[in-house]
Amino acid sequence: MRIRFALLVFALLTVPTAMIGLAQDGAYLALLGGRHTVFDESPDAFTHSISGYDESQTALFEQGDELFDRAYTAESGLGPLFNAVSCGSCHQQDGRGRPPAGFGETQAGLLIRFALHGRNGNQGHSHGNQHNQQQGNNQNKPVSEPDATYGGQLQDLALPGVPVEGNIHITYEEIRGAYADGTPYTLVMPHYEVVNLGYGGLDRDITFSPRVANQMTGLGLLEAISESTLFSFADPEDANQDGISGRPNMVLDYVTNSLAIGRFGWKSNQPNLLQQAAGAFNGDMGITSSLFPNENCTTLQANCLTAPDGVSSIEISDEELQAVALYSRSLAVPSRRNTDDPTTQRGETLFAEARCSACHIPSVDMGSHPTIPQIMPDTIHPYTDLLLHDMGPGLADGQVNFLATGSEWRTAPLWGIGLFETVNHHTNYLHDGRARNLEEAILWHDGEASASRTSFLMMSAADREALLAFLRSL
Ligand code: HEC
Ligand code: HEC
Ligand SMILES: [Ca+2]
Ligand SMILES: [Ca+2]
Ligand SMILES: [Ca+2]
Repeated sequence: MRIRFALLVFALLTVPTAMIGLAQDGAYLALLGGRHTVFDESPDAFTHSISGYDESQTALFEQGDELFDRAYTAESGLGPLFNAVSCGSCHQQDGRGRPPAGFGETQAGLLIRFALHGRNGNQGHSHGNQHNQQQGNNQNKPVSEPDATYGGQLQDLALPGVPVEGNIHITYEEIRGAYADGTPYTLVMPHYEVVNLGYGGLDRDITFSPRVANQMTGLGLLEAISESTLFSFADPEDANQDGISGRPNMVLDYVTNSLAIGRFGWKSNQPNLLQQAAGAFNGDMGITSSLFPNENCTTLQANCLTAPDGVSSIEISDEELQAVALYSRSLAVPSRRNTDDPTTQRGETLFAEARCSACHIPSVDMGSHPTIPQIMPDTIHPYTDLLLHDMGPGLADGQVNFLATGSEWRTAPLWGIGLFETVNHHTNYLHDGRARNLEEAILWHDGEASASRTSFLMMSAADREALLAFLRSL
């Protein structure tokens, strides 16, 4: 926002080349966000608003931006239990979280969600747990089975006088393998433990779902893809017999109290960005709203319930929530880079040949956004189908989120993937950040993506590098 004019000038200089590329043969797909593409490859690349906002939208965007980065305190509703003091501490620069680098590091942007093994593990929002506040009057609601004491999420910070729930301890196990040409590789499998438990033992059947904070770019565009378009990507019975059987998640929309297609979160477990924001305020920061009016403490956490901030009252207004939702909908997508490079172009061909594009769909026709008129029908390049895919036992967390099984994940959008290193100073990928680089992210693919992984294993070193160069250009 702050450098909008500089950007405009830059855009004027840059657009023509990109447009010519598109106009010539449509092959380069440089304008990932269609007309909502920005031209910035600096650490601020993810922070820009889409263009064309009127004065009141701009004001709301700026308010949302401020609320997203605001460090909340007990006085402004933070806690008693929380994971971070601001949205921006996990989604730094509107980018990607990572696993804690060492024991005791908080606010790196990794959460652990709890659910009991074999019992439905999610009632609908990605952050925290609202099991004790939705009155359960609808028998069709998927019932969650959070931990009786700790709820649906580990909060590793608390206000003074309230015990923290515990700390995450991660150990890594090395897994060795080799490409078809003999080149060795090493992956690391994370193992999680929660130590320093503040409220007694966890349930014996507890499972952990560690997840890092996603990048915030282009989310309003993903929200504007019509349900019928998403259904058209689905092939639940694998009718075309290509081994890929994506299907949409159907999740609870707390506003309409009905099921809606899931789009956000690593298992497409959230229907829209308003609910995602309200869930984040509540679960991750202990901030209540009209949508989620109870604190995230369970009835077995007496200290939490009676702490000065533990009184149920609305801590963030509907107006502020709407501002954060608008902000989340408004972040533009950075343009691709190096699209003229022959290696990158070779990588793009390999991406299609290895059938990566069967899930990471390059071009999607977006519809109109329900609340943002500037987001209108356009072709975008998110490299996702937003569907659930079984990714095999190695990536499985064993937790059910509505229709998503313990080994199913949403196809991660790949736009912006080449910029995380610049924006967030790390190269951790996948839902729990276990992949230390893009190569490892591909090597973890299994299940429905095992044929793609095999194609990658069979590639020559030069082709593997070309595929990675293509990913870095996104
Ligand atoms: C403690 C870290 C943390 C904080 C604080 C946090 N988030 Fe998140 N955020 C996450 C994680 C982890 C996910 C993935 C959750 C999942 O898969 O269910 C996520 C997912 C999201 C998504 C979905 C993105 C996508 O691609 O699907 C949005 C939007 C979002 N958060 C917005 C917010 C907002 C707004 C706030 C502040 C009110 C916030 N987050 C605070 C960790 C955090
Ligand atoms: C069957 C569908 C499917 C196919 C085919 C597939 N992917 Fe994925 N991809 C996924 C899913 C689902 C995830 C998220 C998995 C997770 O985080 O546990 C993912 C994640 C990724 C990520 C990490 C994204 C991030 O934000 O951390 C990269 C990179 C990636 N895929 C590249 C590829 C490439 C390259 C190929 C082809 C060799 C490929 N994928 C084939 C479904 C697929
Ligand atoms: Ca509070
Ligand atoms: Ca908890
Ligand atoms: Ca299929």
